[in-house]
Amino acid sequence: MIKPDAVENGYIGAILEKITAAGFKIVAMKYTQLSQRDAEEFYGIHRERPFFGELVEFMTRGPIVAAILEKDNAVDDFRALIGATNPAEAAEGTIRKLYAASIGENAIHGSDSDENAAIEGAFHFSGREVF
Ligand code: FUP
Repeated sequence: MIKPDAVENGYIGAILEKITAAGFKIVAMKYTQLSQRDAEEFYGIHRERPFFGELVEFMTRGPIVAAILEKDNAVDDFRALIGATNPAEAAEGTIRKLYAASIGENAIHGSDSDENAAIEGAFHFSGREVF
């Protein structure tokens, strides 16, 4: 997901350019907005964390771009491309270093395992929307 902060700041095009230049194939994509219920479900693993309320509020405050990406070693390579969760700790040239302001508003989400990528892909897309 390209998160609401990056959409608001006009970074959709630049971020998609970095993703495709890094060799990822876009197999599904949509411009959409998460409801409160959507965000609570998507980030359910963080429900007990102190930042959960702020995270849900942030993720629902405006539209996002959701996508499914395909590549060999996609999960690890995408996490390398986006950088550390906290942009202050993200490597130079990573998407979060370039386009994110804080750990709470960090521009982009990437799945952390193949299993979660499948769950998160199915959260956003029906089978007919995946190419
Ligand atoms: P990541 O896998 O890099 O997206 O990071 P996490 O799954 O650990 O966290 C998911 C989201 O929770 C982050 F993108 C932002 C938010 N978060 C905070 O706001 N504060 C924290 O200390 C940790 C995470």
